[in-house]
Amino acid sequence: MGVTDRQTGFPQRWWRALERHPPPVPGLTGDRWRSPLRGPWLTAVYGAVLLVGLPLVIITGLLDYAAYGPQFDQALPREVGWLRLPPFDWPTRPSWLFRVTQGLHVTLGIILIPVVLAKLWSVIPKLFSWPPARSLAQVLERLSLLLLVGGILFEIATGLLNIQYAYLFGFDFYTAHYFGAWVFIAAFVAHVTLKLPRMVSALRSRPALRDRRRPGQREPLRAELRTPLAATRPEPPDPDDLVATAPGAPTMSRRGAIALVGGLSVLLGALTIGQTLDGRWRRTALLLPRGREPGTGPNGFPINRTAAAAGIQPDEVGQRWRLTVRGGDRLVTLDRPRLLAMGQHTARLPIACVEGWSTRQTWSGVRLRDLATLVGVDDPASAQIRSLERAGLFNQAILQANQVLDADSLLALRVNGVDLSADHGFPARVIVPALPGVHCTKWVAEITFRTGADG
Ligand SMILES: Nc1nc2c(c(=O)[nH]1)N[C@H]1C(S)=C(S)[C@@H](COP(=O)(O)O)O[C@H]1N2
Ligand SMILES: [Mo]
Repeated sequence: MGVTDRQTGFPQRWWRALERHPPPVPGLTGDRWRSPLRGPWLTAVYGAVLLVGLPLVIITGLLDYAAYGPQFDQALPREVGWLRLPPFDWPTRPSWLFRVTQGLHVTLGIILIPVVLAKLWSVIPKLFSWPPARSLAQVLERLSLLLLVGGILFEIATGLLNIQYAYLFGFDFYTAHYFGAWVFIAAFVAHVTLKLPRMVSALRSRPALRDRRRPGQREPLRAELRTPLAATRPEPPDPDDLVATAPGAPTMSRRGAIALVGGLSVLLGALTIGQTLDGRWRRTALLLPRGREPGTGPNGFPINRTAAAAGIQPDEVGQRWRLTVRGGDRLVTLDRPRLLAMGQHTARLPIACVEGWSTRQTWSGVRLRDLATLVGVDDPASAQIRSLERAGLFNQAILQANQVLDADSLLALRVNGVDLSADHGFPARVIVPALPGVHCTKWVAEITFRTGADG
């Protein structure tokens, strides 16, 4: 009987055999990775940026899910089992709330892509090390890494495809992105718990580089940022095997590597941020597939789905159009002239789409709460809005009580002083402060106000 590995129960000669016979895959032998920049310090710098940035992307992502109204089963995916978030009413104030949470989620998510890739690059020797594990703890660690790396790449890929309106995948975006997020979150929490001490000590490392002007004081980051290419040396060998065993000559300083990644992030941010701004800035959003040239005039702002794409027939929205309003056992039918004869209210409110773009316009129309009063519902628990649109995921929406009662919540008839265009929802559309764009239903045909008693 040979000696047995305590944790895995593998006889040691099996390990040695594994070690001696790596599969013929490039990268499995330690000396394949030669960059002298790789090491715990650089990994920790990228890691620290992600440690601050990724939680923001995660939190804003989960908030966006909450904003969709999971309590009405209208957040997607609908069935999330015990991953259901604690339900709460999404506020209507500040009116730019969803614009900011969704804008941050998408923009920051994009900006962090170069940092994620740089972090992966910095630990690549570990991902390929052979044998894959030496103990049970290592097997678990590598499994969690698989979920971490797979999770973030999956979230980036599905998110990017969604904002490009490229539904290439054969599965539902919302389902994939939501469950993928939880896989990533679990792996991220485990990874941070395991690696935080290592990150902190690595950031404080590089003791060879002391601040020359203040002797005795260690300022690794500043010292490193002052180190040019010519003085760039590999980090000392580390227990994690990140530092190359046979480092090549540097072609870039560490500050250069940081600047390169930072520069790419700034560039991506600059090409994205315009989609959340109005006016000519929108043209700078080169990564935005739609809405960069939204036309001119009062209706010249992005269109998510055109009337033609939604299958709206011109005669349905002409003279023949009627709005049906229900509440309790009352039912009122209104044509557009009757609606225009009611008290009109004007509000400057944003539309913010889940794909990340947003815009702020001046809407006017009838207050939703006035329509509720019209059918005798003074304290609605919710309102169900239905569109003329027959198919499509977003042909109806349910609004919470606070969303119906807000003084700026409108069934909008006009925008920027003119009638809504066909593509923006003529004859009437919903517009509510801080409501996700998807629920600002266009071409409204029917509104049902429910009280608590209706269940
Ligand atoms: N009936 C209907 N309403 C709809 C949609 C739709 O597909 N059908 N799309 C929603 C989405 S996703 C957004 S972001 C907003 C965009 O409004 P806009 O096209 O007027 O800018 O409309 C919403 N209202
Ligand atoms: Mo949207």
